[in-house]
Parts: sequence; structure tokens; C-alpha cells
Amino acid sequence: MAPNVYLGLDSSTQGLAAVLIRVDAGRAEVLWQHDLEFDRACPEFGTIHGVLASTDRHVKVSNPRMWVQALDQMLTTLGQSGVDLSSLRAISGSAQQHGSVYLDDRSELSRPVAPIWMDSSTSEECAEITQALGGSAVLAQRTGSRAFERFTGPQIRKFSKLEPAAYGNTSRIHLVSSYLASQLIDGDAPLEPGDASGMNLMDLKTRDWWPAAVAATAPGLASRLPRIVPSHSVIGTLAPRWQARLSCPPARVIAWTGDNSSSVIGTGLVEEGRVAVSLGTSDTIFSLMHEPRVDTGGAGYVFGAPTGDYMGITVFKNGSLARERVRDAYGLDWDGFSVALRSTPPGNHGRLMFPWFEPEITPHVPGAGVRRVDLDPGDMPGNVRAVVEGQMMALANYSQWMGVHAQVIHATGGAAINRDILQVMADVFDAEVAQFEVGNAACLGAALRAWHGDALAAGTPVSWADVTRDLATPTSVGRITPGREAARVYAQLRRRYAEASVQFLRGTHDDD
Ligand code: XUL
Repeated sequence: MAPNVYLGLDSSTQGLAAVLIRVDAGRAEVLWQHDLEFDRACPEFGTIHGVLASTDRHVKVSNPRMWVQALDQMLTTLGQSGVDLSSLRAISGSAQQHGSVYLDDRSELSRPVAPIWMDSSTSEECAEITQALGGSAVLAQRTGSRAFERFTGPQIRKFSKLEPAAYGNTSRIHLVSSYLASQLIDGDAPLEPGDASGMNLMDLKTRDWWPAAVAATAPGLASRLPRIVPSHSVIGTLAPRWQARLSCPPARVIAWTGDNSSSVIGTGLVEEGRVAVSLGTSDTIFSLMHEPRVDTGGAGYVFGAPTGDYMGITVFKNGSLARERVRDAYGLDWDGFSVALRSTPPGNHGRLMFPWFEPEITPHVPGAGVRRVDLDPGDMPGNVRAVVEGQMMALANYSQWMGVHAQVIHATGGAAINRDILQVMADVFDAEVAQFEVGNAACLGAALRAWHGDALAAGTPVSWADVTRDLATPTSVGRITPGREAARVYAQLRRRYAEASVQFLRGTHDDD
């Protein structure tokens, strides 16, 4: 059989990535990869880290036209790369979750901006939806999540209340994933359960809209929502204009999903008991579940997974941008950041940081503000270690509900190339940490899902184990092992960190 080529795309908060893979006799290899950053590639939109400026720090929006322009640029770059695309069989993609795009009946934007996952301006709407549906526990049992401010349902409700005319003029509401998939097929793409479960609108068990939630969210919403199809669905073929651009055949387009569910595939979490940590704009920790186990504590939640299973996940907003804020505050580069980490001991002599530069999702911190304990802001190495330890201890503490004690953590995301950061992860979790050959698991997951969906559609299905074997299995060389003494230090410090966190949230702990 001739080799097949598959394209994966990932539209994240800060940029667009592409990875092209070649599959020959069941073996997969990377052919081509490319990344672009929105701020630099599309400067006319004036975003900072992919987000438009706002006077309200709870409001975080972006421009859907910028995402489309970046897609256009990416496919032009691929078309001009010299790579032979004559055997391109399928394309899939992933995108930042929860963000919503509003279109009128001519598929023009009925709202010029799209609220994104960093937005935390819908507390009122979350409370209204929760009350209408009988409380947080009911909502979590049914949709996998309590109401979260960034989730699409509360965002839609806010828009319908504040801009009823523009909402009335809206005939389709897409997620970022289905909006970009629509561009590829020049049509109206459906959603799939992985991304649709980030809306507080989908019934996790039926994988279809939950009518009560739809009714409680906004008037006339049902007709504005896309269909939900299984994750592996072929949703159309690549539109002729793109075929011309890439000099490729009419490749299948497989439903796009959210970046975290795509990362489940890109980090090889195709069996229960494996855990991945993604260190990106958001830091996330997730694992595959055959049955949905909802977090009664409300920190984490459950999405659909592309395999047809479920995934448990906990998300932190202060991820890479918090690390960068600390790095920049002391005029460091990443090497300098690593030197500072290595020059300080595990446990940091008890100096703690709660890096809530932005309102935090986990734990729920509505008012931004970094909190420190026994830590002088002028202490450069102390602050560098404290931000990383704080993030890792929060990841470990708030993922307890998943009940997974993995011996190896699959690390991905931009910061997962930094072995000094990963050493802290290994010590805090008391587990080995493994890296991947392809750093962007969401994007790789998209390419692998394209392969899986194409093979299924062609009547020659491949198992997830085979799809993930070559590229989404963590490398066995260079694993980072926990230090025995360091792990002991963190077992204690994690308790202290949890207690101080609760005190800060109750307002009973003073800032230093
Ligand atoms: C997931 C979430 C983030 C975004 C980042 O719930 O809010 O991880 O998907 O792109």
C-alpha cells in the first residue's frame, strides 16, 4: 500500500501549529512541522498573546478573523514548502476550548469578537444556569462539569442578555474548533463530544444536547447550535480552493476537537491509568476514564474523549504566562530560569508562591493577585522556584479526585522541553516524567485522529494502540526520575500549600 499523508492543525490561544505525518505500512513518522504566533503573524489584529486588550481583566476576547487568516497563512506556507501532498488523505484539527464564534445567516460574524477560555466575566450567568437546573451537583452529573465562567453556555447567556439584537441576528454559534473546520470544508461543520462537553450544554451520557440546559441558557438556542457527531466522523472534504493551494486531492476532513481531548491521543492516553500534564498557556492534568467519574469537589470535570471514552481534567489559567511573568520580572531567559531552579533546593526553604497573576480557575480565585508566604519579591531564585513548585503542587493537589496514581507522567506543552521544570514535577508527584519526540500533543493528536478517522472511513480501521505507537509513546530515554528525599519534602509541603491556599481563599491569610 502506498504511504498516506495526514495533516493535523492546532489553533491555540497564542498561535497556530501544523504537523504533517506519513504513514507507511502502519508506521508513522513526522514529515513537516510549522508554528506561527498570532501576535507576530497577524499584527494588524493587535492581540497580545493572542488576546485583545480589554479594560475589564475578567473579559478575554479574540478575533475570529485572525484565526482564519492564520489558517490561510499556514496552508500557504505548507503549499509552498515543497512537500509532496499528492497522497494527503485526511486533515483534522484541535483548538482552544470553550471559545465561541457567532455567525449570521450569511455566515458573516454577528459578533466581531469571540470570548475565549480565559474569560471569567460570567459569574452571574453561571449562578442563573446552576439555579435553573437544580444546582451544581445536577449540572456536573449531567454535563460532566459544574458551571464554569469560561464555558460556552454561560458565555452565550451573557451575550444574549447584553446584546439581544446581535444575539437575535445570530443563526449559528460555533466553537473555535468547528468554526475552523467549517473553513476547511467551506460549509457548516458539526461539533463532536470532546469539545461540546466544554459548554455546560451537552448530556455526557447521550452525547447530544441536554434540552433543559439549552432552554436554561438562552432563548431560541437549540436552532443556533451545530449538530454533535461522533469524534471520528468525516465531516466533508477539503474545499477546492484549499486543494488548489496545496496541490492535493480532496482529502477527508475529520471532525475537529478541543486541544485537551486531542492531547489525549497525542500523549498516548489510550488506556486508563495513564496521566498527562500539559504545560502550555493553560496548565492541565488529564487522564482517560472508561466511565465518567465526576469531581464532587468541583475543581475538575469530565469531557468526552476522542476514543469514545471520557477524560478527567483539571485546568489552571496561570500556566506559561505566569512562568514568563516571573522570568521577565528578573530579566532572565529560560537558561537563567533553569540556573535559578538548580541553585535552589526542593522545598525552597518553605518559601511559597500562589501565582494568581490572572483570576484563577483552580482554585476559583476571582480577584487576581500573587500571594507569597515567607518569600521576598526581590529574591530572584526563590521566586523562580516558588512559581514552579506552586504550579506543580497545585496540579498534584487538585488532581487527587481522578484517583489515578501513575508511575509515569506524560509531559507535553511548550515548557515540557525544560528538564529542570520537569524535575520539580517528578519530585512533587513522586513519579517518573517522560517527554515526547513531538512536543505539541494537541497538534500531533489531530494528525493521528485524521489517520484513525480516514482508516475507519476507508473500511480498514486501525486501533488506537497502533495509531499512537510510533509518535505518541513517550520516549524511554532520558526519563526524569524523582529524588527520594525531594519527594519526601514535597509530601509535607503539599499539605502546607493546600492549607495556605484555603486560608488565602477565605481571606484569613495575610499577604507577606
Ligand atoms: C480547558 C481550558 C484550556 C483551553 C486552552 O478547559 O480551558 O485548557 O482549552 O486552550
